Amino acid sequence: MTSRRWLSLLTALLVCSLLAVSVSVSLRGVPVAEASQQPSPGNNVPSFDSNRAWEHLRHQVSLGPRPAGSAALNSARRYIIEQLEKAGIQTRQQIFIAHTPLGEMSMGNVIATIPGRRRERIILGSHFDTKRASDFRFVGANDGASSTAVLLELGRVLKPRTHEFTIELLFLDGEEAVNWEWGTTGADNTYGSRHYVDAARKAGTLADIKAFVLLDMVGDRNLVLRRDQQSTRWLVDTIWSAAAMLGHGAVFSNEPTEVEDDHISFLRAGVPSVDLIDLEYPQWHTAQDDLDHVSARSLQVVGDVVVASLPAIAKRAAQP
Ligand code: 1BN
Ligand code: ZN
Repeated sequence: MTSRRWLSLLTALLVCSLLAVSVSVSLRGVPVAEASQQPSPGNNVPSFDSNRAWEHLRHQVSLGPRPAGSAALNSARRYIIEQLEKAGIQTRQQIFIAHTPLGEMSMGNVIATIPGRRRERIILGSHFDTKRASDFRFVGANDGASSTAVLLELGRVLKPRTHEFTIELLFLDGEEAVNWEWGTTGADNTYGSRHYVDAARKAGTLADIKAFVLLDMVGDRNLVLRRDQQSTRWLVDTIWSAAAMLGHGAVFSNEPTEVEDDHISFLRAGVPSVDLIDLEYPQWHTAQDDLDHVSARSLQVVGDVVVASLPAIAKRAAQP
């Protein structure tokens, strides 16, 4: 064979292997066809990439069970901070002592700030701890990892954009009850959100919080998010309208539901709040809440809807 033939054979091999790599990368998350259907934000800003979100989810699950106070949760917290800093987002930890049925426990929220034109803020939240289970190995692929993964990817997407309101990404510790039963909200659960709200009240910044959007269990393969009846009506309507506009009406169902979660701490303090949560998850609080029962496609839908909702939330929040 001539050297020219050798060269074209080598080039063909190189192109084939590059194509193989890109196909395998897209297969881990959303297929190429789906990715190309995402709305274009314009101005060269990144759009939500569920391949990246999937990697954040997978990494958290690889750390194993992550109950409040565990070494694995410390690693998860370090990972969250590392990823936010990589995206150029200023981050701080809010460490506190929680009084739990197991005694005093050190916990820590992570607060990341994307500055807007105004100091007042819109908060996007997720808990990153997993349920403490003594009888089985609980890794919380959906319950803990999915919403945290979406929030991390939202950080990368929202950082280069301009915002009227400051956007805060709030990673909450200690959402899960230490005892197996949840009990009543504000007893043995939602430690991180209760501490955050108390601290904001003491700092005199509670009135600066224009809205709180909580994500929880948003990775279910068969994702269905119902309208939580305790959530603030205008926030629910705003997000569900954006979902309908994007063609995600089947995921954002108009059926009602009711749930106790971290948003209750904010609602009690008078902050307009909403919980995007899928309660129809058969693997909830079982050993099967694993990678087989979550999907990158669900992360993509939720990420796209939150991004699309933010301008309308800000518009409403700007009203006197
Ligand atoms: C969400 C994830 N929750 C716990 N893990 C809150 C909840 C409490 C959901 C009671 C349903 C019932
Ligand atoms: Zn849970």
